[in-house]
Amino acid sequence: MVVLEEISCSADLKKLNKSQLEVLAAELRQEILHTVSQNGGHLASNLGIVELTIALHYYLDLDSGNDEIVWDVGHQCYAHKLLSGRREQFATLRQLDGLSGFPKPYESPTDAYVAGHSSTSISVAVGISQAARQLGQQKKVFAVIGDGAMSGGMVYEALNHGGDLKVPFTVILNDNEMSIAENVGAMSRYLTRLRSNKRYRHLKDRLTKFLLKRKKIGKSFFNGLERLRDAVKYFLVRGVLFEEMGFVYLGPVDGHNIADLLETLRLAGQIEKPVLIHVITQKGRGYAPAEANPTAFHGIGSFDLQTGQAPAKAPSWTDCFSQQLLKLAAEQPQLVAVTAAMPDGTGLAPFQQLYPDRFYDVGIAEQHMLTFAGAMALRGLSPVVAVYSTFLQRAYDQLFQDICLAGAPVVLAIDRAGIVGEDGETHQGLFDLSMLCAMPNMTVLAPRDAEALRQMLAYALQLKQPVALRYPRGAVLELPQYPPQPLVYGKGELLLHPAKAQLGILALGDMVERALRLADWLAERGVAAAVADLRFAKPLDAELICDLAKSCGRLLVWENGIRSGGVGENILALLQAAGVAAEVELAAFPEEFVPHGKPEQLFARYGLTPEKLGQRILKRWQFA
Ligand SMILES: Cc1ncc(C[n+]2csc(CCOP(=O)(O)OP(=O)(O)O)c2C)c(N)n1
Repeated sequence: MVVLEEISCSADLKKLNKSQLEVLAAELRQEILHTVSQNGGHLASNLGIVELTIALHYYLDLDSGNDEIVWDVGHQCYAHKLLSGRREQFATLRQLDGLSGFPKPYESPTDAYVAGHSSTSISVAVGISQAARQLGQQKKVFAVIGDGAMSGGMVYEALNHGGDLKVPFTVILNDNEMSIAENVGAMSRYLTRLRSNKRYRHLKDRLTKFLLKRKKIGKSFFNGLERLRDAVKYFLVRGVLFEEMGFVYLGPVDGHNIADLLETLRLAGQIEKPVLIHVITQKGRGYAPAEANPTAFHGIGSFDLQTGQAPAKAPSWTDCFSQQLLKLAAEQPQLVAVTAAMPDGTGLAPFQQLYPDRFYDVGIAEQHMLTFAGAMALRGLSPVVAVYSTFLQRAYDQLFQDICLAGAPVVLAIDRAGIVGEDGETHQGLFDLSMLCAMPNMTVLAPRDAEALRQMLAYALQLKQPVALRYPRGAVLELPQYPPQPLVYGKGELLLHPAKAQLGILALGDMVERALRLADWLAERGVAAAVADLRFAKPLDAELICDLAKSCGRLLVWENGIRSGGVGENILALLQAAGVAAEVELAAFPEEFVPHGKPEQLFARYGLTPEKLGQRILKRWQFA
């Protein structure tokens, strides 16, 4: 790493010549590949944005904090981290207490804003540029956003507003023709048209350069020419969306040619208006397996660098959902499946293949997705919306009005519910229980194992009302010794009830298996614990909860979510309302943003392993 080793800030980069910048690009790719092959991470997007990151660091003054880059989603910031003084920690990427895989202002002031959820960067850039204007500061503000993220509605709210404000800032549209899967929708088609219109590009760039050179001649002459340019532009390409919204459109530019990128950045810097630069990149660039299959290498665990092969994985909760959905779809022709740009992650890809006409990828548009599904449900279809817990947050109002208030029989298949792990704060699925349980007209189910997931999905579709089914990331549990009893609405299931139980453990979803292990751990220490699977987070089984509270006197409630507003707190309220006195310990994540790390490390850190909870319980209660 001859060149990369010498770079610790953007001033260092400015000393390099053209060929050194190219060596730097190769070294950055090597470093990213090496680390991601060991720690996992977002590979393809990061390989694709290396030259653009170099050009931005070269062009901008990031060291003084004067200029700012806002990364959309933020999953493509690895080269940026390597160039901004974090090369020595890069081996700790995504590991507990190591570097985050996303921008974090607490790591470096060059990470302008937190990110993780898509389509926010233009709003942030508009906000930063307005703050600079109000405070009399001169600064260059850049939002870097992918073509996938351009499918999110917030982008258009921000373009609409930002273009109107007329204060200069730059949007870099990093167009690699891919979201995680293939990009979808009319906007994506529009970008393809712009991409392929080379005639437009050359003529228009020459005209813009000509105009900029002549700016000194006089404002009225310049304005006249600007009008002429607009006339030519409209002649060449009709409906230039970005220009209509108040942005000067530059490009398309080859995103792997540093010289071209720098020239365009300098050009943009002279325009005293909002600018959008359309940059064309290739996802996975420089690593053949990722170039060939960018979807598989979008987000990946550790893999063999030579072959590109990842180790075989145990069947996941997602796989189990995916298979059961296919089975139910074969029996129910009105069943349709919906995703917001995540057909692979949510396990809908097999459904998409088998039933292309009953499958909808709406783009990164969770809000639209819920309302769209609600309307289909109220007109006779059975939509199953597969969504990660954390991204459901974006559509809370749609959940409220267009699903729950409307009484739309939509099944929400909430994947990655609970601790997610290495993606950290922005991706942990810890808030859905608090969100969903607060909502009238909502039923919330959580399976303890694969068989329960299959059973609950079929049941949810039968209910014909809004239902959420939440299950976590990772290998699906199998508890063959506890085959699930038929579901009864609002009823839990008592799994273990030793005589003279001194403690009742009420567990939800994947915490049931941990509760059973805790009961064993306690039994070895002479404490008899009953274990119940709540099955329904909402409505709660008041009878089961009150009976256990009365018979044991002590309850432990265990859920894979945030404590505030979660099932444990709702059970406390239920007991109080019922006038049942019991001592209750809540096992959940505290009201914190839980950072990145392996799931098991995080459960241990927060005292949520069977052993740690067992010790907490023995400390709290002296069992006779
Ligand atoms: C609100 C939200 N929904 C879904 C996701 C999951 N997600 C992460 S990256 C991504 C695709 C982004 O595509 P694009 O912006 O083109 O970036 P690329 O990876 O192609 O560089 C998606 C859907 C997310 N981060 N945020």
